[in-house]
Amino acid sequence: MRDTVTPTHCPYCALQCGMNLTPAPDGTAVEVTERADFPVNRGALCGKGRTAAAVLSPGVRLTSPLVRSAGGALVPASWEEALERVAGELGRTRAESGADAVGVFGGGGLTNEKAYSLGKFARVVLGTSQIDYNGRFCMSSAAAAGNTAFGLDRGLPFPLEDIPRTGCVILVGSNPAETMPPSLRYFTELRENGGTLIVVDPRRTRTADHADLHLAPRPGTDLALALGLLHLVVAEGRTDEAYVRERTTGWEETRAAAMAHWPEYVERITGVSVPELREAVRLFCEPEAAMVLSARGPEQQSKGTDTVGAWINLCLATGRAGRPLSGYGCLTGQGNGQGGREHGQKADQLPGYRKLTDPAARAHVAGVWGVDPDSLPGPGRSAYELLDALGTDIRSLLLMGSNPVVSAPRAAHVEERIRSLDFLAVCDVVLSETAALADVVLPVTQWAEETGTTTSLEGRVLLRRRAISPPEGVRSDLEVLHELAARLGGGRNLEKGFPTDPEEVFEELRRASAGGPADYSGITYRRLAEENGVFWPCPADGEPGGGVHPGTPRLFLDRFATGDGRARFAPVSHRAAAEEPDDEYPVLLTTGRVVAQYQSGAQTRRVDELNAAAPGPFVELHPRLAERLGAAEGDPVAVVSRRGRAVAPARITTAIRPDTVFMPFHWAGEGRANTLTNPALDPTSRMPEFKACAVRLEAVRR
Ligand SMILES: Nc1nc2c(c(=O)[nH]1)N[C@H]1C(S)=C(S)[C@@H](COP(=O)(O)OP(=O)(O)OC[C@H]3O[C@@H](n4cnc5c(=O)[nH]c(N)nc54)[C@H](O)[C@@H]3O)O[C@H]1N2
Ligand SMILES: Nc1nc2c(c(=O)[nH]1)N[C@H]1C(S)=C(S)[C@@H](COP(=O)(O)OP(=O)(O)OC[C@H]3O[C@@H](n4cnc5c(=O)[nH]c(N)nc54)[C@H](O)[C@@H]3O)O[C@H]1N2
Ligand code: SF4
Ligand SMILES: [Mo]
Repeated sequence: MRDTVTPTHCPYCALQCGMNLTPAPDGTAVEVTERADFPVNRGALCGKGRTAAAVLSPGVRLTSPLVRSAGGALVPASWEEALERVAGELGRTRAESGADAVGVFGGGGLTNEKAYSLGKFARVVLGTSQIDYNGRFCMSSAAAAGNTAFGLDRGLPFPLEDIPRTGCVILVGSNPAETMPPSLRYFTELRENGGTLIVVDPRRTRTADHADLHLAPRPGTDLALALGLLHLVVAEGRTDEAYVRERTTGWEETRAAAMAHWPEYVERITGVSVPELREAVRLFCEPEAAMVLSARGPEQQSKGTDTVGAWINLCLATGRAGRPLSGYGCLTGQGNGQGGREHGQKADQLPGYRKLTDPAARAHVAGVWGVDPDSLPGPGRSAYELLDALGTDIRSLLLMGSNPVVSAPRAAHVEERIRSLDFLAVCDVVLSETAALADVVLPVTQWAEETGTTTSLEGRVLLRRRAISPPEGVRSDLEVLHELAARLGGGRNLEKGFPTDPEEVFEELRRASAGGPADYSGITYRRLAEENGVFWPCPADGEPGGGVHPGTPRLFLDRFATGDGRARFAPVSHRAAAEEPDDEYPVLLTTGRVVAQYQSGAQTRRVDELNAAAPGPFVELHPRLAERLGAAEGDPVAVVSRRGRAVAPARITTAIRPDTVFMPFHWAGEGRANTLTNPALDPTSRMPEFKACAVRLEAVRR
């Protein structure tokens, strides 16, 4: 059966590389093979994608529901017993403490169909407002800033293929050489074509090695940096006055704020020299077109929304948004990081990127769901606030697609909150650190075993296809929601609203999203199978004349999605990180990723080849800090913050600022970076400050 090749997409990051799945010779498994026809990666895969099939193996994954026994151990149970237990406990909490005592936590790795069904399940079956998801920890600051500035949040407003043809790209706090390796070619082609690349990162990363200019600010100071660049744009007469007049509002106030950020002042805050600032402005402003792309560096800050706003200001003042080959974009992270933020698993949101507080949106979606609009709850808590309320206001939790014991800020506190719940149910493919704390674990099918859609970082909706049958004993997330709806409906047959066939769910999602900002109504599984994805918005009614809508690869070329069609400047000023170094905690900690591990590591730490490449946590530090500490390469180093203490081997390098240490967050246990991180939240996006907190270092005697 080697000829039955299934074209599909990677289960991991938002690049959603195309890959083929080929049944292995003995027919029990699949191999990942090259798929050259998908234009985004043209066959190239990183090590995670290449080895993704390893997690399908029954040796590493869950194949039976687990239920906590009277003795306290997780023991195998039947699906019937496990589902009865989950429905019984969630129902009991709801009856005893009210619907808002039941929480739901989702993930940006879930397909559109799952994310949509989970949001609907929370509002219609449980009746709770308390739902949010891990995307809050990911791109929420960029989403908030993009919505305000442009009236719409789609990570990239243009396809990646535009990057090699622009004149200059500033990559702010983004390390695609490690986090999306096949995308690196867009940046190398840019330079081959004569364009320039500027990388802004406190570390000289593998991405920065490709840059024409590397700016290495102190963590948490990107807002000042962007204002300093804008100051120079104005001072050097590089503002695009006609564009500002015709296509924007709010310039005067923003200009005044930028003029207060003198280059010398910005140099003192950021550590980036005035000549470097001038060079960046020259490279950015001289070509016809230019782009700013951000990722988690500037976004995962307690001022992430204002920071992204400041970078958008730079684009607007220079006429570099809503024009061909120009614009601001956010490189979204998770496999369905884009679609996962559009269809209602977010605390304040209804499908189609509609607002839960908008009466017209409530009426439309309630109509599709066949419920009274007044029965829909209002907005709930954001992800960290929800986790922080576990065991107090929220007594029971249903978790699908996240591992917060490893990935949430101030993780020891979050772990303690999770342990204090009356009841925790986790749907996962493996026994993650969070699933290990559950009362019931439901083992679910994986990407190669089920069909569904994801929306990539380009805003391109893609079809992932089922290639093999799941092993005995696992069910899909959609089946779980269907079964729970049946048990929690109290005879109202609510399960009818939760089909188990993904295409049926997608058909409903199309109707629910119709007319909303993220309009999918013109997209069908059939189109997705025939085309290499479709960019939203894609309304059903098509072009005048009744044709099929082609989708929208490029946004904002005629007008922005605001009421008056103009982009809005953000009147922002610099402010310090929530926690700055002091005598007791004199060093800055920042966190991030390495190429061979994915997120909390729940999946990739189960793959031998990836573990060989990235076996464990480390503390990256400058030789000067290491010398002061008396630590040699590989020596254990304790990193201590106001939240706790983590220990990991030293990795000494001149590629990092001497005032900063870096830890990847992929591991649990002693080296867990999130034991240290600060849950200070951005006031608008509610994003925690993963990228800057104060620590001290201690040598560890072993
Ligand atoms: N290998 C791998 N790939 C992944 C993932 C993974 O876990 N592993 N996760 C996926 C997901 S969900 C996401 S969100 C993306 C994330 O993709 P990226 O944003 O590229 O990844 P990070 O390593 O979190 O952060 C990027 C860079 O920000 C820098 N940085 C730290 N603090 C600051 C700061 O204050 N300012 C600036 N300007 N930069 C700073 C870090 O040094 C780091 O190099 O990756 C996706 N791809
Ligand atoms: N210090 C620090 N912390 C961070 C970050 C950082 O840069 N620094 N980055 C943050 C970011 S950007 C993100 S996105 C988060 C991510 O952190 P997490 O939310 O923990 O993400 P994952 O590790 O991908 O967890 C997904 C879980 O769902 C399971 N899973 C995968 N697919 C499915 C499915 O289809 N159904 C179900 N039911 N389960 C599934 C996986 O096995 C895994 O256990 O971490 C955040 N935490
Ligand atoms: S870059 Fe992302 S989508 Fe592509 S193979 Fe790697 S993890 Fe998968
Ligand atoms: Mo993310």
